[in-house]
Amino acid sequence: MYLSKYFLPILKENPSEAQITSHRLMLRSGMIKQSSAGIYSWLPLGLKVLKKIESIVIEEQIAAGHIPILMPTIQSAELWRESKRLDDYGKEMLRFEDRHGRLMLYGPTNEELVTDIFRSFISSYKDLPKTLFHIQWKFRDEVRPRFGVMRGREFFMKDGYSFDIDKKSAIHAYNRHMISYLKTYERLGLKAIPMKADTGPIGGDYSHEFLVLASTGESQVFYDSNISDLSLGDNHIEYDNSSNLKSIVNKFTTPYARTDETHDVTLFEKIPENRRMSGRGIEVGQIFYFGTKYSESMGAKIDLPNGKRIPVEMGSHGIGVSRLVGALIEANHDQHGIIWPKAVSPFDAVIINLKQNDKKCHEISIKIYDILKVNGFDILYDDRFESVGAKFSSIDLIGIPIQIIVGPRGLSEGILEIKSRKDGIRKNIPLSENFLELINAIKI
Ligand code: 5CA
Repeated sequence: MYLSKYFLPILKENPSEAQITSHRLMLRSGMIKQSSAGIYSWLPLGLKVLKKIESIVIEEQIAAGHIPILMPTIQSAELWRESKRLDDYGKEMLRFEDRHGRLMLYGPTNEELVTDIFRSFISSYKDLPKTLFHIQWKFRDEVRPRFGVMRGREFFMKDGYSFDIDKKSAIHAYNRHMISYLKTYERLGLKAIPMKADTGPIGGDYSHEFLVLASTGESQVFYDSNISDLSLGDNHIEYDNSSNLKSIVNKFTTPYARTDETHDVTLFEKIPENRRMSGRGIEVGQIFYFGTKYSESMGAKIDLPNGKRIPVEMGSHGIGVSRLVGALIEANHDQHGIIWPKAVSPFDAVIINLKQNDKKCHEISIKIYDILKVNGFDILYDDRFESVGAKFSSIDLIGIPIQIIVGPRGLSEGILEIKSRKDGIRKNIPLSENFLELINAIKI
């Protein structure tokens, strides 16, 4: 993409409404525009990051054996009457009438809708286990939408729903979700800690939240420092192996880790003092096991081999996809702007032409652009007629991990410079016909 042809509405001034770094940087780098309180348009750069996160979430869910579907944003209130949650959900639920006077709502979550899908098609133990998931916009009329996409009213969420024959199998589904979530966060370059959680309006009695440590997080967290050393790494996960999954889950859930909602001072003080940590965290996901809460009230039953009919065991499992964009920025920035982890960066690299009206600089930049494109890289070419300072400050702001700097001095010496956005380290790359060294440097 040539920057002169792109749509990247960078703001020079700090927007006054932004209280935290990620919100400020998302507005300044032209990723989003607020349309009304807690509701945003996603501009090209923001949309690219959102879609990259979405793809990683989908890949890891499919790897865990979960099946993608897509449910609508608008739901009929009828199903919520059946589950008896229509009144419980209160003012957070946006309700309206259609032209026939039927009560409709913008879905804050999808337990009812998915239970209705399940009961319409599945009635035998032979079809279990099943986990259906989707990634769809949700609406919750939050009292205080704030911090940009972190606490929006409209937000993009992955929600998965597991259906199992009994509690043991439902806990296996829970464990699959916990591990696939940990894997997802690791791939995104984020450290998220599973913490024992309250269940709120979703219900049930067994739940974990996943928290990314950040000083601007909304939750107060308490944890054993031992948990910070745990990671899944590149190990292949056998999602069907329930005892294996259980032992991994045990490893991650044994060290003390709780938010203030479930914090237990007595238990916390049993940890050696030098390992007792507290701080703030951003909740980027939550998983719930709630048994037959919805299947019972909505009549989602299955036939067992012995002919008995029982309500199906369920759980629901969510990841805040749009919130993750903010969380990633909170975890990856410096005073100049965003520093995208490679996995979610909107472009693989950016070519900065230091002298746009120099014919040779432009020709070489285009050549590099074309070659990198052919090699499968997504490249931004800063071909604006701007000062070197203005180019560097806006390119640093948008956080592309690798900057390829093309300037007349370098070219006369037969070199290009590449700069790592993260540590500022510059490296000279010799100009060559096929740019192999450049290609290899970007691959790393
Ligand atoms: N049905 C369950 C699981 S699918 C559910 O709705 N869980 S939840 O309420 O915990 O939401 C899942 C995730 O969505 C949260 O962990 C959080 O990361 C994200 N989320 C929740 N509310 C908001 C919001 N107002 N703005 C942005 N993200 C949100």
